[in-house]
Amino acid sequence: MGQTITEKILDDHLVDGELETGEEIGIDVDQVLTQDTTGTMVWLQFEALEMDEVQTELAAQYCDHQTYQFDFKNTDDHRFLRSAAGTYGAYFSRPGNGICHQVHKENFAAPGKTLLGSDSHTPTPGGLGQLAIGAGGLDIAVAMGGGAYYVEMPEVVNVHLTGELPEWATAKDVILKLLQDLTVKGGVDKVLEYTGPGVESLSIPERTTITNMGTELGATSSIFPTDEQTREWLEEFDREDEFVDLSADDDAAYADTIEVDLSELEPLISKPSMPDNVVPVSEVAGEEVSQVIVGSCTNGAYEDILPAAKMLESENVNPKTEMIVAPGSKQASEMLAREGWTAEMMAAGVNFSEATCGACIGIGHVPASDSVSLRTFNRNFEGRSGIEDDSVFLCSPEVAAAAAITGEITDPRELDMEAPGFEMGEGYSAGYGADDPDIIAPDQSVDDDLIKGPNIGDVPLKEELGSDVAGETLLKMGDNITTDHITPANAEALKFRSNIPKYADFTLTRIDSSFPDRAREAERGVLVAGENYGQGSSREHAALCPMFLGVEAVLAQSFARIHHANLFNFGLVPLEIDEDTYERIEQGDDVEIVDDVEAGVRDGQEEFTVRVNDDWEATGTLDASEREREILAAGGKLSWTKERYGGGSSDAAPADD
Ligand code: MIC
Ligand code: SF4
Repeated sequence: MGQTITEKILDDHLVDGELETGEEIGIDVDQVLTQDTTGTMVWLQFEALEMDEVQTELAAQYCDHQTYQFDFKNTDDHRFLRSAAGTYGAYFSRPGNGICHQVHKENFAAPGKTLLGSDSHTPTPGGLGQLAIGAGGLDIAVAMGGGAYYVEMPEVVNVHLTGELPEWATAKDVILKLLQDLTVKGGVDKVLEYTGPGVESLSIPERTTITNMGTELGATSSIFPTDEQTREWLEEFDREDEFVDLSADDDAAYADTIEVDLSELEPLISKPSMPDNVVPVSEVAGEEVSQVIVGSCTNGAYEDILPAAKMLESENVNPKTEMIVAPGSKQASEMLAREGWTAEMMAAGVNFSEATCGACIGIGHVPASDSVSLRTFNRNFEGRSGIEDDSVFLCSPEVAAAAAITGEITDPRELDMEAPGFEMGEGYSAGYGADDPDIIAPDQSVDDDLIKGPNIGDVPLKEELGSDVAGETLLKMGDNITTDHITPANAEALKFRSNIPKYADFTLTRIDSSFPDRAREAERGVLVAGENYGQGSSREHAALCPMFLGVEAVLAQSFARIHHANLFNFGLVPLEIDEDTYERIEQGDDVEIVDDVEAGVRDGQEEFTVRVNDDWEATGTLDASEREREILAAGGKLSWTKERYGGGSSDAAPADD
């Protein structure tokens, strides 16, 4: 039986388990990436594991989410990250150099290799044939120490592309179409593998828009085969020797096949406030737009911004609307400037942001109250833009530029202009290290010790699990609760990512502002949620902060993949409950897991009896591998790793055998 691309790469990297869907496998990690808001914890954990040096082929630390440094705490974080990268042997991409996914793609992403990143959009270089997976920070720290990464063997789904995109339809519409059909839960525990004759019509930046936003489907990863386009793209960056021929075998078996005829696509838009709330642009045309932003890790390449720039060549930004371009990397900004497009767009009324995540998480360019913002980003979760009750739509750069011109949502096919089409850029400045002042290679490091400012704390540890797990239901939540709800990433909160006692004060406040105080007062408790709890970001803080406040278990109808792993990593018991139990249980109810929890977890028990108010009982199911059970019983992965391997030197690296 032949293999899919995913199976080929996993097979090459397999160190534990078998490639059987649903089974836990351990894989070798070639590259890791981390960014500023998850990276501080990663390096503090690396330090706590007493590692000497990064063991992966390559590690890269980016400073991209909070680059405005409006508070010394952010600047201290960046200085700490530079010092950690230098001390332990990682590349350091300086603040302002761009968003991790874009800069990694340009400089390091390599077909056939594995990449693990502490950011949920790590799968972006899947467009280049790299198998890239997002994970919690502690998994990154362990991988950097040489440990395998453990994940459930995903189902591999074939997304079979035929035809070619018609005028005005874009790569963004491919992924919006999939979101419309599959929803934000549709890709959980799956890798989407793109095949078929339509692939060759898509350039690398178009492919990476699709793989980037596969995360919104909940997918473990998304990947394209490699071809001439991949080779040429790598050549542009002087990295042609990294090309590897990758395609699925003719007789590869897929779990499922989804047919997408590119020629049938039209401009689509995701309405507030979930990425899968997708409709044709024509359906919402006419709605007044106050703000338009083109950029981010989804559509921030030079080639993504170019169509918008061309559309503004003979047009101006409408007086009712503000348009901002936020390039994904400094490289993209530099190319737009060199080619004269920055000046053209400025003359048309566009404002420029530095290459940063910024507005995507409500840091800068917060929309006006009661107004519509159109963004080429990947997430429009309520309140993420920095204001509650926001109205953020997600679309392609073409649809965004059309709105900037007319001041209202506009199907670009209605404009009296030619479609700008898609054009590859030329003349990228290739190479990192010596040639690129914005990426400091390990051998150019200016630091050999960690520099910690006063806001950089320790990593809290949890005690071993114990037999008794119980507490008040501190909060009952609905479906699709995001990590932005659990631990927000806005300007006010983000500066405390390396200071857990402070950051914990923001826990779940977007749902109930009294939560942190109530949790502290109760000292112990549980959370209850509906389907897909913890979707969105990889931030481990969404497990760490509730743990810090005394939450012992989360009872949900289902969990998002990365968050589920993060709950184990921080010693919280994730139990699945059925709909009846969910409906019956109320906030304030006393919950007790009747069984000896530690013994049950260690002994492989799957069903636990949950007793509510000493009155009625239900069943909670623990879906966990043997390794996850050990981690949970030890009180989390940090304690487990230390207990097991002792730390102290990189030779004692936690290769989870
Ligand atoms: C996001 O898009 O939500 C983030 C901010 O990039 C997060 C990472 C974080 O919370 O720091 C992600 O996607 O993992
Ligand atoms: Fe940054 Fe937004 Fe991309 Fe997350 S989704 S990495 S915040 S640009």
